[in-house]
Amino acid sequence: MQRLVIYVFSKIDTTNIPALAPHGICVSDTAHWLARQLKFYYRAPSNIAFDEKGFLNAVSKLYELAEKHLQRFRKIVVFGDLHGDFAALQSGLGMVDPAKDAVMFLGDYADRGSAGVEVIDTVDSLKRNYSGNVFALKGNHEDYTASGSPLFWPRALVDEAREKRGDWHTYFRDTFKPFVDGLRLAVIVPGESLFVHGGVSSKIRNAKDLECPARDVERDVLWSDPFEGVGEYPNWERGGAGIEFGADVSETVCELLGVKRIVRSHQPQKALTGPFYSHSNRVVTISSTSVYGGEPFFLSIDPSDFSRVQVIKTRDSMSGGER
Ligand SMILES: [Mn+2]
Repeated sequence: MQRLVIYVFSKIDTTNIPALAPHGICVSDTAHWLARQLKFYYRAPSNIAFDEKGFLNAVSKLYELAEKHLQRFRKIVVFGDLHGDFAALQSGLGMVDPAKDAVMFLGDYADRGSAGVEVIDTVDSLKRNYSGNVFALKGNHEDYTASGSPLFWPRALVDEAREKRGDWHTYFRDTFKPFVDGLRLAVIVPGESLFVHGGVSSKIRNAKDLECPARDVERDVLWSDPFEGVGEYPNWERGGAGIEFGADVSETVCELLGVKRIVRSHQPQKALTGPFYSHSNRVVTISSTSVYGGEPFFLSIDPSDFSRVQVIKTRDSMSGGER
């Protein structure tokens, strides 16, 4: 028997959204429906994201880039972990035009490197100035409790923000939490690629699981790593957070979501000089940070042909004078 539940809110904000999630209701869908039915206009609090059409998009954590959206981009640029490497970000952005290119970030903006605050400010202002062209994903280093306690290690951003901005809790409340609330969990280009920070697991059965992710799905996407084998196991190298997923898991999830590959970051140490391929090239690991040594790079993908991918080292912009 089906049950119809009607929720009436005087306002939609982040405090009542969680009430809908257990019922499988995606607030972005609800807000779209309301907007269409009622010509509903709603003034947003600063920490709630609106999509290109101006509709509330606080809960849809999946950004779908369909083919018709891709046409307007000259190229799709994908940055991996930055981890406070502001120099790599700046020199990479020197080769990118966010007015013409899609610019994607796979998360882990701070910690390890010394300039997480600057990296976050830069990505945040790119998102504001070029919304619709800039897609910033959440990494496990954006995995915090609601009150601002990090769920990972090392936690360099806390000290860095104290040093540069005076007080962690004020920085968290006014700057970092609104930034994290606006991050997506995944970008999907149907027929081509799924972009995430860490990985996938067998808990992902369809796109809905990424649009309104349960906490255990979110944790798997943020924290998981591929291994060359079959099955999935708790990721003990990361204290049991997320899973290690085998080739059968990535194959099944790619089939269910209708994509050919998974582009992720999360292990920059495996991609020191270029992309690292797992699961018969189905899983691609990239890195845009020098904090583990190596040469930071980003991907530049031809939106009309995803097999045309350039690997561009950020250092090239320093010597090549492309700025
Ligand atoms: Mn990571």
